[in-house]
Amino acid sequence: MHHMQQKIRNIAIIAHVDHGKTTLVDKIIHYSKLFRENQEFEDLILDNNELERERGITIVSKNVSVRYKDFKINIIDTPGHADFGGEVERVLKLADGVLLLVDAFEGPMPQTRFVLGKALQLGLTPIVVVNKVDKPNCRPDEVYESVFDLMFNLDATEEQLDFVTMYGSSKQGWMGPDWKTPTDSIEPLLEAIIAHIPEAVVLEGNSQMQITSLDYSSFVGRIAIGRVARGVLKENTPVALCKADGSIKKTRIKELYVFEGLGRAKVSEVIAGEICAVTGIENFEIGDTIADFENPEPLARISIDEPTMSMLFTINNSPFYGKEGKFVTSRHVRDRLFKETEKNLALKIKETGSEDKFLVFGRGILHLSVLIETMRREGYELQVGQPQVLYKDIDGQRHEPVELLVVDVPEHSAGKVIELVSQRKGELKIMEPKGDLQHLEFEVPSRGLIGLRTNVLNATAGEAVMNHRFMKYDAFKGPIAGRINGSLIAMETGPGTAYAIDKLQDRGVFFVDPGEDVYAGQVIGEHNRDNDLEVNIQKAKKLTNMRASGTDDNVRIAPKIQFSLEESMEYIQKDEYLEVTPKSIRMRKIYLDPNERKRMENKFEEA
Ligand SMILES: Nc1nc2c(ncn2[C@@H]2O[C@H](COP(=O)(O)OP(=O)(O)OP(=O)(O)O)[C@@H](O)[C@H]2O)c(=O)[nH]1
Ligand SMILES: [Mg+2]
Repeated sequence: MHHMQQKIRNIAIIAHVDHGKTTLVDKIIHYSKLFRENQEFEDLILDNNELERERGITIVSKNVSVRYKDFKINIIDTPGHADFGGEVERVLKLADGVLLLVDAFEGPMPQTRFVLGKALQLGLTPIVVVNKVDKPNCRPDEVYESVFDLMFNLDATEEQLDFVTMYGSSKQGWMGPDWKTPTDSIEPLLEAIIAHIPEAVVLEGNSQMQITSLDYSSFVGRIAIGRVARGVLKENTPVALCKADGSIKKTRIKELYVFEGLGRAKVSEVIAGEICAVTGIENFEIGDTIADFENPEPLARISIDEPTMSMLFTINNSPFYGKEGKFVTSRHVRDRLFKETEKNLALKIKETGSEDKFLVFGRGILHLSVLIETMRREGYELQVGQPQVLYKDIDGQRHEPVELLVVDVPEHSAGKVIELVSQRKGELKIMEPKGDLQHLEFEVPSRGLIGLRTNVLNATAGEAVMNHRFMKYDAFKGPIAGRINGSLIAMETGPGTAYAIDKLQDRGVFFVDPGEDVYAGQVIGEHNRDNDLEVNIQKAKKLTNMRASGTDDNVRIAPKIQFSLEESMEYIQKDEYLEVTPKSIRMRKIYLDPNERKRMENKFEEA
């Protein structure tokens, strides 16, 4: 049987965070629409979930497809943040080539190295895009050199080292062979894709498709997404589902879709080489193979990144529980967490001895904070404990995760950064000029990175650019001093007064404003000494002096310090929880009662 199929190119766009992947994909879609329909479209937004848009980062990879001349180009936009590296590794299996974007000033960064390494190992053909050449301080020629060196060091094959390089500006919508001569479109890049990325091969034989991601629809339920590796998939036909444990289940394809522009088009069959979405498959997991009903043959399973960090998740039992959220019981929290593991592969949940406490394992602070933020937006209330890195026992010795930390900083601040990182057992490995900045590379225990960003930004007046990525497990490097300051703890429940807060300004800085409701045991500020201090912020001014109004006190009060969710996660100590509701993020002592707190003190001492 012969199948007609148009010529397909499958490419993934990979890069370090913020180097411009999504902007480029938006421009490609925009261009192909103009090209086909000759009309203007408004800006497309691929980062389409609320959190992605607010933060300006990609969290989940996305499939889109464009037509160019006689070709169909399937494009997979991937997240650049290291916490989502496992996702990138998985979707690379859909592609025959990659566009490796590199910022024309920053050059290769930790995540560039990681994603490029994975792509090269899989034998994919790279095209290098030196992006952001519109930046005034860019250095595209040097960046090209460092990409070449990186490829070489990552053991690229002769063919891979022969990569094509395009220069341009995703933002301005152009690409070309020479950065000094801007073109007027991204067409040169599309031409390069057609010419250099291998055509998707149409393998004949018993059908096989590995499920690499999934989607939900309220109408049809779970949708399996993957690339047909061999043979043909047809709608309304029985197939076999090959599971992780080696078992084979009989199931059925209902409908088939291929990617078309930003959407999907229903088709009756899909031939090898094409990427598609399948409905009707029951009880699948990512990594399963949809195979021929009579002769099922599974594809090799996808390896999944191991978690590097854990956090305790528990129900909200603060005095303010249930005021703002809809879902507050242990049942709610439990079901939601387990549901998340269906599509969030790097996430693991472990039950504990207690029915309202769960250990959640993830790839880093951002990975876990995205889950927490998503839950609070859905109406959940919960509390989380201090993030813990995961130790490993290797040959009877305690090992800990170590990361590559890269800091680019103005020369005059370099010393401060080195000092801060050294205090956290970081070792300086490379120090070299980069434009008018100093480029520093360290190896530092993951533990030492928790809370470091805020310190580095404070010490450098916000000028440092910091990036890190998991590297290896190494022998435990000894204790690292934690936060130097103790907490200011509320003694009473009720709204704080400007009068009381004003009187306490010399004790530390506050996380709450006058009038804000707090409860006894809540962490309401940072003490300027190393011990915790209980304070009463509800005291009212004696009413004898009627002339002084509350506003005078207000004026003298420093504005409260407001932490983001991630900053709070990195700030709390072992004996503290973060209380998260749809409207509030509060820090608190696990034991709210001062006597109980005293009694339980030993429990939290360094193991
Ligand atoms: N000057 C300049 N800025 C650009 C260019 N391309 C993208 N940017 C900007 O860089 C920032 C990040 O762009 P994105 O396209 O979201 O980057 P990304 O690689 O998709 O980021 P992640 O998905 O989070 O890894 C945005 O503010 C863009 O406007 C460019 O060519 N020139
Ligand atoms: Mg993006």
